[in-house]
Amino acid sequence: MTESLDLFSAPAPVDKAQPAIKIKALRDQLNQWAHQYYVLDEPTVPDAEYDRVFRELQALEAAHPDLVTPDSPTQRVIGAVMDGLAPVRHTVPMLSIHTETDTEATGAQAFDARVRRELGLTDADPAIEYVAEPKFDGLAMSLRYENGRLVQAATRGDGEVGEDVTHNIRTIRQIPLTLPEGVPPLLEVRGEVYMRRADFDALNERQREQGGKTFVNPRNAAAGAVRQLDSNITAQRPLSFFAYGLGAITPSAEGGPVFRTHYEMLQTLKSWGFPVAAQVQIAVGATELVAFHQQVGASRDALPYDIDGVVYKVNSLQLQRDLGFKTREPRWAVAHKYPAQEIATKIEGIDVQVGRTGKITPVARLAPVFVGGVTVTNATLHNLFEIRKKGVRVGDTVIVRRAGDVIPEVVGVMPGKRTGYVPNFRMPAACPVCGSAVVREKGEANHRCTGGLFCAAQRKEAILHFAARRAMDIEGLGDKLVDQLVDANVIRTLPDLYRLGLTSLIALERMAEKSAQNVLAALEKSKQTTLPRFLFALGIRHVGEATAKDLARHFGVLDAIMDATEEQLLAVNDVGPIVAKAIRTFFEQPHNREVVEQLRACGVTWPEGPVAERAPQILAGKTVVLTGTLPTLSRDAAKDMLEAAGAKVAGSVSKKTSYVVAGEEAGSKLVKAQELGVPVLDEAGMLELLSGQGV
Ligand code: 9MJ
Repeated sequence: MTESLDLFSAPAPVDKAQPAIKIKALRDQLNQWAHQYYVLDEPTVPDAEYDRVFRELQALEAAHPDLVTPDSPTQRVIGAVMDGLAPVRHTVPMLSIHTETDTEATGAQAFDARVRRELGLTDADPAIEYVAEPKFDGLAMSLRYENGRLVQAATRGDGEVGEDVTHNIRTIRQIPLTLPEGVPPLLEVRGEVYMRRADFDALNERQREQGGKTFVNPRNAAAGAVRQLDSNITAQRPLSFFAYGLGAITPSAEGGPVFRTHYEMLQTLKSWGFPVAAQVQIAVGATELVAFHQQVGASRDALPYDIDGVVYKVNSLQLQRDLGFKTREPRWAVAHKYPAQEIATKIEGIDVQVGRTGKITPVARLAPVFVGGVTVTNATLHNLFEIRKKGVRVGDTVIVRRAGDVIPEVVGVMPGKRTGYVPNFRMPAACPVCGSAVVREKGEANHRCTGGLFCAAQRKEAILHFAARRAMDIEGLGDKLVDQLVDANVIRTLPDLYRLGLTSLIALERMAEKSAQNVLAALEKSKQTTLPRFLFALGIRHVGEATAKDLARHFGVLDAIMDATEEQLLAVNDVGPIVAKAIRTFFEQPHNREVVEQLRACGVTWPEGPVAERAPQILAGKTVVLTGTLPTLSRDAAKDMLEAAGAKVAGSVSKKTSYVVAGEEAGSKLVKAQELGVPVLDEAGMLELLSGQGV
């Protein structure tokens, strides 16, 4: 790599004698990065770094026009057509927008001043009306509709020729396949295909769990998804769309619509079913553009998708025509950037953190960098697999991404920066918080602390889970109180909850006597529970409510579950090897058995005995729907009772529903039951049914 590409030293002065060599080096570097980005879907440098080198090349070529060649990255818009996707020539070229790299207010002022100058306006003329839009960070798409039907979707490619990705775009639910009557017979809608951050995070989480390839950022994931040859893969990677422009359009048979303004066009697209971003607004003059830039910038983190700037467009389509184009860029629009969300920095060390569920996460300690609008000193490395896959070692220069309010993450290593031998990172064998063994289950990507409740890092989460409504249902024991109790060391294990007294509660800040009494009453009440609830409350990995019910039904008594072998556990409905092992491991820990014994000693109790004896399965095979508010039973209690008798409790009424149990303010489900002739019971009727005397 050439010297000037070193991020951490000042750019070397351009050697006048060797511009050709320098230009070649810059081009080679840019081409390599572009190949990694576009073809391999594996970016190795932050965009800002690519842009910086691109500008360096531009400046050098401007100084030496004789050295400009058509194959230079500056002369060609990247977006090579991939093998396997058919090329599509755009009837109207797809423009790119000139980007102001200036992130300050002056960007908007400079644009407004230029537009006014080019239109020959003076200070005496009124302010220009613009449309201000977020700049979505996805990939540009042209959607062609003929007679109201989507017939083709094409990527931008080099602006003249893109790729046919119709088969994939059809999987995007936000893109209408048919349009309402009366739309122009030929309509090309342009916009951005992108991936929402939550969808991106979920996708990467899934990939990590399955040991698959993770994506650097939502744009990269979206681009990869759109350019698949197999649309089944695209369909598994949720994409979204925003419309922001038009390509070719013919007026409808009735002659319309002929738009006067960009804003009017966007509103019409919206009325035809295309998503248009809510932030899009009219802004008059430079002042309002600056205000928009600041306002959207301030809410950038809270948006559910990445934006890398805002776009200003002259609103009047006549003025747009007057202004025209400069090569591929319209003179009537400009993109105004925000600070980069990806940046390069150095890893100074790797620590591990213990999460609330015991997951051990390696965290990179970074040389501080300003990214996504804040200074970042730590970034997650997710797990050991990710570290190995990315080849991250202490001292490496890495790309850090911080977008939205998600935790900053290391997304890749910049190659060629390591100077000497650095040992590979190793997971500690003991939890740094509690000293318990750290393990990784077979087939799992994450390491975990086995300390459970003994690990202070996991205590709060375990207590909140125990107290949850669907578990022990301890009303009033929420986030804040648990924080206080654990931080003050009043509660270390679950049984401590039942040893709480009025004095220790009142001693907590902002705890009045009345509230303390309520908490104690709720604790007392929770002691009468059911076996499924108790099992679920223990927080055994992989044991959710349904599994807890299955276990209780199968074994009847807790001691049988605690002593069951993996083989015996496997005989339970829906219990597979992973769940069986998790249950076995949980009850093998002496401290977990101790917790169970102490809870019982504190008075926690439930009806035991083989379920078949306690509640005959008189509703086996029946489906029941609950609706409205019952006079005495909570919905959960009614559900528990029905399920204990073998019924399946469903959420909606169909012909297959056996009974609907309706209370006060029962709504559409009751109506549906009556329409379908499904028997409707009140609470008393349900209890009668359960007692074996009913309907
Ligand atoms: C993006 N990327 O959000 C345009 N864009 O308009 C918006 N891109 C654009 N407009 C004309 N909001 C060409 C590209």
